[in-house]
Amino acid sequence: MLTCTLVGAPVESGASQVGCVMGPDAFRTAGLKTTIEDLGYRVVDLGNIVPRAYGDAAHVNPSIHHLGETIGWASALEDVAYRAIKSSSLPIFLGGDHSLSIGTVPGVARHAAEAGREQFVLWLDAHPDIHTLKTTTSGNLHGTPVAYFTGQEDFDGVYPELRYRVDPANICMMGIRSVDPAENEHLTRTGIEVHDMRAIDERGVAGPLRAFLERIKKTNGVLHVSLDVDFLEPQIAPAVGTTVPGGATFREAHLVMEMLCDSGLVTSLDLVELNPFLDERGRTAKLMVDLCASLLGRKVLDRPTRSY
Ligand code: EXY
Ligand code: MN
Ligand code: MN
Ligand code: MN
Repeated sequence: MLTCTLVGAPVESGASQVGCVMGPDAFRTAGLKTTIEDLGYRVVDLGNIVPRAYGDAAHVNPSIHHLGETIGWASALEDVAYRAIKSSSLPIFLGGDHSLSIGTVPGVARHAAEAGREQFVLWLDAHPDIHTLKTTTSGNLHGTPVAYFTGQEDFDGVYPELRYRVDPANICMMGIRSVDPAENEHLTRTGIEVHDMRAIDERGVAGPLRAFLERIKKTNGVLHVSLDVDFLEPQIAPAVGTTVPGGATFREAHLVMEMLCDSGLVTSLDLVELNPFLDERGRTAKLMVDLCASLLGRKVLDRPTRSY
């Protein structure tokens, strides 16, 4: 029996709007565990982790918010993510804001490297989250994980030492529709594959996603999916502090998850930026749980899965 491990990471120090601290328990309240068990998985819930001890790091860069605390969470998470993926078929990291990927992605990338496999990342988000400590204008560290785990400059001596980098060529972003000028430069320089909402409007999600999955399959790679609530259209998913109109529809999001399920390539998952304080009767939390079910195999028809 496949095992899913739930890891709660109630970090909100990377965001400006408080409330993500309640995210992990909102996923639990929305029935994440039983939904996954009903699909035939064994589910181990590790509860909510605590951050590594941290000091005040305001002296590093006073315009960065909550640097010490956010790094305390990320360094704890890197170890937890590594151990979780070693012992589990599919660890699911429950945010908490997107700064948690500063820990989860290097943690799973370490496991991939030890297994001699390439780590790939699918970034489902309105934002590329590719600021460095020098280019962020908000000082909110949930806008920096991709720059960090792809080895961009400026993090040395501040973020944990990056021992397991993700090659930018192994990243695909979908849903992008809010990019700061410095992030545009970083995306151009790194050559990361980006399917913004304009591209999705024109060509849909299936073609680009199928090509990405086939690339992963060919290299016998493993795939980490990082799903930010703001990937979705705010009208169906309002409970997030950084909404951007014109996001993925209910069916586009489920199609992504269904294709990921069929591919069999997903080995770890972040569910981030859920802010229950901004939700309406838990409907955003329930939608995220629903999308998880599509990723883990809930089918409308009993049909053979397509392999990529
Ligand atoms: N790019 C903006 C900033 O750096 O503040 C907005 C970042 C939003 C980040 C959310 C997690 O996706
Ligand atoms: Mn704050
Ligand atoms: Mn994000
Ligand atoms: Mn976002």
